Amino acid sequence: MTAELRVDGDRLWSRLAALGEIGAVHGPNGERGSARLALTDADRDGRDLVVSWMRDLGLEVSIDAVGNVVAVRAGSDPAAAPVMVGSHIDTVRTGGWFDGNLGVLGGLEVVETLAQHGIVTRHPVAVAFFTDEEGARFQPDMLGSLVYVGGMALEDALDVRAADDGARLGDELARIGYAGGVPCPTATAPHAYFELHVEQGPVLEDEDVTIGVVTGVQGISWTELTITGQSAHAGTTPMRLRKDPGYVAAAITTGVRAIAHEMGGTQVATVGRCEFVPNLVNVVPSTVTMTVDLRNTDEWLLQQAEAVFEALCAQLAREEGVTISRRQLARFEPVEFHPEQVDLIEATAQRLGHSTKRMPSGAGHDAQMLARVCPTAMIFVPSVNGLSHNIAEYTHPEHITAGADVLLQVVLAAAGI
Ligand code: HGY
Ligand code: MN
Ligand code: MN
Repeated sequence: MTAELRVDGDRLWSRLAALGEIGAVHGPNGERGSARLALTDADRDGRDLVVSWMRDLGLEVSIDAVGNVVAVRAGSDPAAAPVMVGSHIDTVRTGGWFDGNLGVLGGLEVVETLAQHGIVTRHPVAVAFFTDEEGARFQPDMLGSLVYVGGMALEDALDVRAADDGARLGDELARIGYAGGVPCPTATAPHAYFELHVEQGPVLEDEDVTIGVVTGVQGISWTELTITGQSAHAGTTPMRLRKDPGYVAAAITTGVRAIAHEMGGTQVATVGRCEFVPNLVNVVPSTVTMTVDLRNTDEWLLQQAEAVFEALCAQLAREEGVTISRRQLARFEPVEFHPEQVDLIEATAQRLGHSTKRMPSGAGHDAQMLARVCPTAMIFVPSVNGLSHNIAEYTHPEHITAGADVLLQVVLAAAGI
């Protein structure tokens, strides 16, 4: 009977819509996104809503010292470690309804479906959301799950300063009421971890495939550069006498794009943040602060890209007479998911009649941290036009339902009856 069990896609969609309205951002063409940067009031409101749903489902909710929330449905074997599903509910400033939220609310849908049919699994089932997965306000990304698995000391995490307003992470956590009492890192590793997530890229839609069977996550390298030159009058200062950090920032931006182009393969490079001081039309800037995001599925190639990027910075600094200081905001090696869990997801999706494709994840996810402590894998569903980190992010309801059905059946297989 359990093999035929399916989720209630409408119920899941209505939760996604309700959460999506918290920190709502509406676009000119009817786009409906969300802005819930980590530990802001909007994040608090989103957390409160999801925790209320967890409690309505009778789950045992716990909050740890970095604000990770884990809600557990008891299994028939109390000594068994839980099968965990989850993701994040914080967003970037131009977030969508699905990035992260689908993994958490899909997990709640799995639990509600089990409860509705009176099914008690052997292993408990835990639904989790992790603090600050996006890393947009507090770096690095996947911060909460990194602390959860012991990859970052709690004290260091609590002292991280926000990129926007310099607020201390620990203070913001307390301010929104999510400085929990459960110690970090977690005392017990999950039996297994599965994360349902939108692909956030164009591959599944382009190949008309419903389920992405995620084999791993590519390596991530985030660097913040502070380029210091000589502020001067835009009209009176001859070009040969300038020490212009604005020019160097532009040269780095085109330079890292050239690195990705020359390397090809999965190499990507992004300058997402670039702030000029004093940022005025008639002033050669004094400083520019910018970020460079480099990623590759291969660690050795990622190191090559970093080396070329570093050499470019040194050359530009020498030629223009500026200084460049660097701060590593995030650095994670590529992660391979556990073959057994990857196989289970593929076989389950195919048993349910869905087309599948094995693929790496271009985006970072909490799953890459959970993979350090337990067998882990991910399920992707298509993103319309491959868009994410964009309020136009969208996934068709039938794909949302298909992904949640696969998650349900995978949890049943992993947790046992
Ligand atoms: O940047 C990432 O890949 C993730 O969305 N934090
Ligand atoms: Mn995400
Ligand atoms: Mn994201």
